[in-house]
Amino acid sequence: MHLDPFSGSGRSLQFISMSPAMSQREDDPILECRFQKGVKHLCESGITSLPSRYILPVSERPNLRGGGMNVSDLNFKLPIIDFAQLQGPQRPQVLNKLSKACEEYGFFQVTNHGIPGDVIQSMIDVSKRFFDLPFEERSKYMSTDMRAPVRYGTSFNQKKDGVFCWRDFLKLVCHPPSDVLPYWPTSPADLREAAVTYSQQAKFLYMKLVEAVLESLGLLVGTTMHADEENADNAALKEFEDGSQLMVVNCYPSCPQPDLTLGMPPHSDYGFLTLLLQDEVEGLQIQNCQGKWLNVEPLPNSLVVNVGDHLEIFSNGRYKSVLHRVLVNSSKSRISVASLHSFPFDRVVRPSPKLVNEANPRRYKDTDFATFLAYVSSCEPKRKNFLESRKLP
Ligand SMILES: O=C(O)CCC(=O)C(=O)O
Repeated sequence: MHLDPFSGSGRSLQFISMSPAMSQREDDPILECRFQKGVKHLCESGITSLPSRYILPVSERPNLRGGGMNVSDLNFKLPIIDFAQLQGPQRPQVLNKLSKACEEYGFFQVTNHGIPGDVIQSMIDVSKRFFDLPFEERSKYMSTDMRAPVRYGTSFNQKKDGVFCWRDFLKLVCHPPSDVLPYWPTSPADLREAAVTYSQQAKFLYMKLVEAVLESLGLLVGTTMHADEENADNAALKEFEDGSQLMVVNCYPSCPQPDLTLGMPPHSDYGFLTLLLQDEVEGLQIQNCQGKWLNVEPLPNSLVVNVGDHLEIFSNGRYKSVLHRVLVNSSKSRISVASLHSFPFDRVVRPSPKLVNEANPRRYKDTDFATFLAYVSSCEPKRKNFLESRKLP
């Protein structure tokens, strides 16, 4: 069975806050037990103010009313990559745009991605219905075992977080399907079918995006190549095809005091690329190079794609794995489905040798999943993220 490199503790958190709320956990086991059951459960109990366990220190709050470095920029639009154009005669121009987006923002939106609307709708619908199930049903999948093919939980890392964030999640390991599918939830009855169909479509799109990314980095030769180059390219792509895939279904219920907490704290993603499907409710923010938080407006029928730590390392720092976080709101609940893809678990990740030279020396150490786990388990509050720890001086 594969390990879950993307578990709550498995993303590179910018920092993990400890707060006075910790004492509440130690002092009040009944309250703590309620918090461990998740925010959906808490909402259903009818709370009207935010328990202190969820209240962030002032400097880490989202500052929804604006001011300072935290203000969101309402005019910001993520670069759009038209996937249909990427497959046609305009490919070179679209590859340029893709390259710029990965260098400047680490994020882009994909339109005309080819995943049928009913597949997307079923995935969102079944996700909502999963979180609407009675807690007893959802809790069957609660686990702190990072090897589990299915994990239901709350916050980011509910065993470690000092302040909890306002989200519940369902994590589904997707690869290899024959090993993991028998463990996926049986309720709602159509969950497996909807999730497996969506995950396969997401994987197909991911592979096409990987080809585009490699080509934009000058690592794939394109269509008119010699047989030996073609073989090398096929071998490179095969490794991605055999790579890991994890789907994280996030549920952010409406929150009585959204200005005091976050749905997800600032983090970067551990893998190569993440494909994010979201409903019509906004909440995602990305941090620009000046430290400013920018709102990502959901664009109908599109997917948000972001560069993960592995791609930043692989590209020797050319493409950026950027911090992002999620805001919650007082009137609407929100669902998102992140499909995280990377290399096979046992693969060492390093800058591509073709991207390292005298003018552009190697900028990252080799890394692997074991190093990542060791980092995560020794993570101190306010330590920098995992990616920072892999940078060469
Ligand atoms: O819900 C979102 O918009 C983002 C989710 C996310 O950042 C993640 O799953 O890593």
